[in-house]
Amino acid sequence: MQNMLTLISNVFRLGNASKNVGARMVASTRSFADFTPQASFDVKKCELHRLEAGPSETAVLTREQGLQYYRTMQTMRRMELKADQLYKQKIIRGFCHLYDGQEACAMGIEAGINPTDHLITAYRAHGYTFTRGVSVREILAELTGRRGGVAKGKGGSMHMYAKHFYGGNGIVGAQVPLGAGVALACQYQGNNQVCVALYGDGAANQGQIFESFNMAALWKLPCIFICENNKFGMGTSVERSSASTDYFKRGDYIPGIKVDGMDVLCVREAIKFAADYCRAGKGPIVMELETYRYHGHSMSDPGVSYRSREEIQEVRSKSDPITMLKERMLSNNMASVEEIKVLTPSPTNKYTDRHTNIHIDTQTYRHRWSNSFFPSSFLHYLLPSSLPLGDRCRDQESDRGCGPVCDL
Ligand SMILES: Cc1ncc(C[n+]2csc(CCOP(=O)(O)OP(=O)(O)O)c2C)c(N)n1
Ligand SMILES: [Mg+2]
Repeated sequence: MQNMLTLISNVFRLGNASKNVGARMVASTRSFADFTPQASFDVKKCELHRLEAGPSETAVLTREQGLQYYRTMQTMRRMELKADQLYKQKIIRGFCHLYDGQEACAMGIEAGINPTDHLITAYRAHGYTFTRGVSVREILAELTGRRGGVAKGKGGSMHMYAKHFYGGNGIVGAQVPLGAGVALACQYQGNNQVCVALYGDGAANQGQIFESFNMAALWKLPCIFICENNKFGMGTSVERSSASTDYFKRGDYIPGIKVDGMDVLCVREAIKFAADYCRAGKGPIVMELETYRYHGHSMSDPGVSYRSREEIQEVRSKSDPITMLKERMLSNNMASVEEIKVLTPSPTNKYTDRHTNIHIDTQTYRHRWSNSFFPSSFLHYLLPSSLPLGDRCRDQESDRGCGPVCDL
């Protein structure tokens, strides 16, 4: 009986977290009172450029936040591993750039800004699409070219959008001036919102980035320019492509911060600082997130010809963002091993499958593929009512769900 009450109370208390991104309730057999409700953690000091003081070096984490961040990052990771598998099975076609390894960047940014703030990124966009509120189901449906996808199956890996999320952009660097434009709109409307414009180290030497910096500084736009430095642009290392790899200093007259992009709490504190800076009307700020991608550039790149397997293994074992958060929570008694296990994917972990909504039957994809592949999906789009019912997505209500034909 006592156990039952404990379980129910945990479910109710954690249920409040479900309003947040990707959050759902988790039950533990331990009493809620047994856990440390919140703890402070030291995070790596950020390097600063043209700033007297920087982000906090201490981050407070509540148990609810920790579980939510852990679950969200695990979901992103698992979604990418599923996409990898579906690609190799030729069920996902075309471009596909995976984000595993970089999860702390997307999660930390989302945790430090408001849902009404704006975000635009490059083509490595699956993680941000998820943290901006799109379901795994809609993302995978998009990747597999289905009508149930977030862009009705027409955008694919690089072109997904949501409210306050402007993609998913395939032209390297081109999203940065667009982001500055969104920030200009925020300033014009006086809504106190900011825009986060992300780009990679491979884009950081482009002229249009500096033109955007100039205008943003001149007009004091509320824009956070973020360079996700994952050490490579395709197969070229940052040392080979950039005369200066201090990407946080590249704004010259714009203040900058260099942040540990593998630590979700460090990213969260830094983005909070940057957003406060912009909201105070001080103009733009540049951030460099030091991170690492585990996969190759895209699915056609095995990712081991320009770096060693040992290098990848070392990052995985020493600074994996998900493991780091897990260890923090466990060593501070903020979660139980069972809870973490429930949130950690495994082939037999049915609860996690339902929980993350990504238990995917590959056979279903294979079987249905012909129904949703161009040109038939093109006809679905143009002539939905002229096709036999069996070929159409039957979810008439939302146009988003896949319906029985594409039962993702
Ligand atoms: C204008 C333009 N030039 C070249 C390319 C080809 N290209 C695609 S990705 C890429 C590398 C970009 O690397 P980075 O910005 O570091 O992003 P990451 O892949 O590391 O996330 C290049 C050169 C392109 N898509 N657009
Ligand atoms: Mg890169």
